[in-house]
Amino acid sequence: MRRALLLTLVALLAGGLALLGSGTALAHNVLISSDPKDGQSLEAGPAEITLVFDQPVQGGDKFNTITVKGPEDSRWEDGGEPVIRNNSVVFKVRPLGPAAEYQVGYRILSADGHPVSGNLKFTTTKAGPGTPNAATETAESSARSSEEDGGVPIWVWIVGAVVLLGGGVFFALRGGSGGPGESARR
Ligand SMILES: [Cu+2]
Repeated sequence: MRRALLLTLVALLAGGLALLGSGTALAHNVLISSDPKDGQSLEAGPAEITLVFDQPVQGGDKFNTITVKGPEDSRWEDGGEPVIRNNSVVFKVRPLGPAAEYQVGYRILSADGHPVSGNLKFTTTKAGPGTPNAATETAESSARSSEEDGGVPIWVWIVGAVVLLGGGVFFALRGGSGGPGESARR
């Protein structure tokens, strides 16, 4: 009887976890197409990059961002806010420069409120007249400094304090019965 109850509980727990897992997977926006397509070869650089998802994209200041990286980490995104039309989001791109492979990295706000990120790439076959944007030199350093500013979440400090406190109590207790060094040597 007890065993049956335990098995039922385990089954319920497993079912709940499975539901939780599939629920979050279903809720996230999934990229279903893009223009340019991933891996596409173009003669001239695209004026904009369109990403189409299976669900609406949420708007908001800096919620939806993109980076377009060319040779030697040059940056070509326009930097302005994208235009959102239901399930699609359109980012403007500067006129491109050298004929090369360009890496697109995006981060959009899912319909369920979670950020979704991904990347794609395209290649241009003819050089354009454009010049990279100002983020080209500072992008790496600014990304690094923002990580340093808010990089360590508060729970890390709390866990650290608890571990230190626990360690202190442990050694205080051991110290009372002869100390860790002495007992180890005997
Ligand atoms: Cu989600």
